[in-house]
Amino acid sequence: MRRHGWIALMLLVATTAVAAAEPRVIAIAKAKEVIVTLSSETGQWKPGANSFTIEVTSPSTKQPVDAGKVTLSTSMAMPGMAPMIAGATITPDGPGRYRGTISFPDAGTRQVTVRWDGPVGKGSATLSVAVR
Ligand SMILES: [Cu+2]
Repeated sequence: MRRHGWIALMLLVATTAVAAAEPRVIAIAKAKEVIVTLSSETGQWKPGANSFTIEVTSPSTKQPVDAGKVTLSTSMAMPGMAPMIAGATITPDGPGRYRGTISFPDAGTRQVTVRWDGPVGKGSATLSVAVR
């Protein structure tokens, strides 16, 4: 617990991630009303600071949809201790498009929950992403 907290603090201080081109898909979640695509420059998340893009599109038209307020949170099960929780900072970046940053203190598979609340409706999707 103490080690994780300390590392997390260091990462927070060191978070100077600068977004560049972001073409590669990390994961896709399909919900009833939307498809949520996470992508980044590398196509994966690593321990430390990460920047990424969320795109929300319509399953039928494949076009961006206005998802309103979007949040992303992650959880990792840790044997013998409380789950490690990390949330992303999300900034709107055009219709159905959002930029995010998130920091992870260690590697491991995260359960990711994306929530939206806007013109497209209110809902959530979960996906699994390996941080490595
Ligand atoms: Cu952990």
